[in-house]
Amino acid sequence: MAGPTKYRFTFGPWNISTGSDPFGPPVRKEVAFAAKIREYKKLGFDGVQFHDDDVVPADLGPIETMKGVAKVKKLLDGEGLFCEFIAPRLWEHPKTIDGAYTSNSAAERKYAIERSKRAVDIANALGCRDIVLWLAREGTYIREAKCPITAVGRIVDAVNALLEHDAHIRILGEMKPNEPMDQAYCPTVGHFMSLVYRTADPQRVGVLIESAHSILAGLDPSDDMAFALWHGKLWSVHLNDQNGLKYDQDKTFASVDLRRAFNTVWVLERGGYDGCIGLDVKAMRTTRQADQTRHLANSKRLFEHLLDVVRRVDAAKVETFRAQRDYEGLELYILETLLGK
Ligand SMILES: [Mn+2]
Repeated sequence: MAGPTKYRFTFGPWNISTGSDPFGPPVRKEVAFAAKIREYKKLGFDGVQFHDDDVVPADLGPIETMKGVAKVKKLLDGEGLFCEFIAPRLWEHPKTIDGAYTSNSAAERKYAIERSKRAVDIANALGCRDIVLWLAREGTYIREAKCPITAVGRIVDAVNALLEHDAHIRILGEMKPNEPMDQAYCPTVGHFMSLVYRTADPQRVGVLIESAHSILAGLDPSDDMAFALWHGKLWSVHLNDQNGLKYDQDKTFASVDLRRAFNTVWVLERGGYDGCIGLDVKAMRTTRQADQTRHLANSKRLFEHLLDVVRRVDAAKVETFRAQRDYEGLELYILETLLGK
């Protein structure tokens, strides 16, 4: 199995940022939404990933919401872009400070589900069928705060509510072990996968895997992706890089560990992955305004370079090394191929 000869590249408007972090204010000017959208094609990208409130502010009424969505659809069509997915942003609103689907408050759980259904409606209006759920605050700040058993069921109930709201949409879980919470109820791809098969329509539930999230869980992103590919459930990726088990850094793809990135591309290409290549990367705080999209262009370029390397690897040679259990030889062969030797 090989991947498509041409991959489709996507990112989200949040990937062109002001450079603020928890320790310092913005260092670059905010770029207008329409101006961000005009950057995509220039950078060689094909589609846009959105939070629901990237498209229209949260909590607008249904008529205002659809009016706003129509404007964005026109903008995308004008640029020849598609919308890859909508992700309800359930971690910023005052009603989601103690979790969304797993909040102890019934009213807040209801808000989270209603808002997610609205995200489905936005997706439909943009001609997109994928909903990404990053379960950001579905966990605890202290272990005793919530019932962890009840919480798992509430996550499945929320997914079911969305599947029932629309017969065609697909739900993609994006797992992360921690941050903003100390501990997430569904910390890894494997955890979410075990819930997929307990939902009302497992055919329509899969995953988006972010490299940094797997690394933060102490796992190898390419193995996580392989696991989901075996299940036929790797429907999107957020490629980036991450230096150790620290905060979520969203570094340029392949910038920390070239070999790990090589393995990621290898698995996607050899596993016949046909979803989009989403690059969820952040510019450095030191980056000047004029260079604020370079991390995106660079990540795409590094993916493409690694794709060339992957395609240069002689599969027969790899099989021979494996058959002879000559892993010293295989390692040298891979490293020299990576070094262009
Ligand atoms: Mn991240």
